[in-house]
Amino acid sequence: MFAHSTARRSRTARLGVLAVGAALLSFLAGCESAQPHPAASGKPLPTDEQQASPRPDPVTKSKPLPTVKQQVVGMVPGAALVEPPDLNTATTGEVTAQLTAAQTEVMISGKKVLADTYNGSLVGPTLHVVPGQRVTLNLKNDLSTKTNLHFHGMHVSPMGTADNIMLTGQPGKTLTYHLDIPANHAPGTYWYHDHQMCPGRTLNTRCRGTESQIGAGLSGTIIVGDSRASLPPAYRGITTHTLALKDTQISKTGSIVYPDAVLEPADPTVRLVNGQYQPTLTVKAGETQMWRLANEGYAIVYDLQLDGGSFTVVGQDGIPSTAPARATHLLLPPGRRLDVLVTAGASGSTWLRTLAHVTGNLNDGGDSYPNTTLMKVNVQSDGGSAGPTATGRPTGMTASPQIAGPLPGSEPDLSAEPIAQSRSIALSDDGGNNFWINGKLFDMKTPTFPKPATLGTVEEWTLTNITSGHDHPFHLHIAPFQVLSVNGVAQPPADYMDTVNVPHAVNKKAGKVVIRIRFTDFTGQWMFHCHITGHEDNGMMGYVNVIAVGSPDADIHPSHTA
Ligand SMILES: [Cu+2]
Repeated sequence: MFAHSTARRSRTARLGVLAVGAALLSFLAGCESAQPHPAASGKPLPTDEQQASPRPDPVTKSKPLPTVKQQVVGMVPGAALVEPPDLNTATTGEVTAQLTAAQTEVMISGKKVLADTYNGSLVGPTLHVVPGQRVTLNLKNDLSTKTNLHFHGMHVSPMGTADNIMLTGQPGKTLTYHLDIPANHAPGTYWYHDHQMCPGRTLNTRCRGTESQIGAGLSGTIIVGDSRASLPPAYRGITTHTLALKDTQISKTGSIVYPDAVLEPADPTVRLVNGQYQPTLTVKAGETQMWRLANEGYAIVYDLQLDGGSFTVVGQDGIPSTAPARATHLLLPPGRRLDVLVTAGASGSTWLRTLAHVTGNLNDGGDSYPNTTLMKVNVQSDGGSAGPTATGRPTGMTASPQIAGPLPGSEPDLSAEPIAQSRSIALSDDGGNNFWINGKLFDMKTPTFPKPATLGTVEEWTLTNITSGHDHPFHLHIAPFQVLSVNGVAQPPADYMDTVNVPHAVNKKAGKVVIRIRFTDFTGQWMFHCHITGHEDNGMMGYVNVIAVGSPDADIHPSHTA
């Protein structure tokens, strides 16, 4: 369900071992000033009866989705895994690439589906970039709606024609981006997606901006450098696979484009890997591979398990691990990427799956996702063939390697750094279509904090989830942050990410995450928001202005339209 309210059981296990851890209705005319949420102003929360009754989305109500079984009719599982297409940008020096966003019929494992795509592919083509490189990206908008791009996790400027989500590409136009990738940019897995916002959204309406575009297919992978270079020599030549996790909700008319297809995370969903339904990956017995896992969906959480095996996390949200950890399952909220090592044992076959996951009290607006197989893994010995053992026990994968840290390129521990400023970010919602940060709906003309952040300083931010029965994955643009604690539990040293799950409130006690951020290199508007895109579209977004030492705040200049 989109709507959420309070209390639910806690279920968050990041990395398994390190506990805790969603266009046409949209662009509505008219503006309403942000209205503070009572909880954030210190007043008592309204009762359910007192709350403004959320206006249900008439489209959602009138178009129930087919079941998963019905949605997959026409798909043929089991085909060999195919890597996403590639933009072929992995060269040094300047490179120019083209992305064309358009409504396209795609084939999902043999079934024709209407989607919004980049270059005609449900999983956008992979952009390989090299630290130190200047990348020019022409985004041609052949959609009937506005679109733009965000380079999620990338440490590049939020201004000008770089990672400036204030840019807007009008239908029929081309928007040109220039990304100057810093020479010391962390190597790893990132992603790009539409970041079209909902200007002028009014209270109690439901906007679908980024939600409807990512939901229809507009996302793809970015790989910076080669994270294998951070590994011990024995692992630097291992086979890699990009596994882009995308979920589709296919309408009766064979469409994943809103409003043909509705977007409700708990509705029947077909989970895809690289745009394929239950593909098969064949690996050699004894082989260790690096998998670049990326949740490129609009809202849904993955809790990955590799039956019979484990994952060694060597990079998180693009940052090489300080302490690589072996995990039996991996929680990937929307936006999260993990570079992991996996190891095949004796010949056999097994599954990569997402475990059942509950995001909140089901009587209180929470979502429940079923246990679902994603990709079959066949392990073959030389001359041998894969197959189940006589015991029927899953074979194939075995324990992944132990890797000593810190890996080169990991980030420093900020826990002892002097703090220039502390800030609080309270995430709240009304159980309907309204989502607030510090009691305010997103307003692109007003920063969340009057006081800017200064380059070169470290700040401590306390993120709280004060009213919701739903976890909110909090994402900061431009730089990763270090997570110090989750619900009071200290996290491993130098635990960096750019998207952190802020646990739901329990018995009116807020979920709480403390992070530290070092502001480096780039002035401008550093955006932050919940990465459940329906929450982001409907108010749970803000920004802080980042300035150079001694600069006036007037340094910051916003939008531009192609
Ligand atoms: Cu949220």
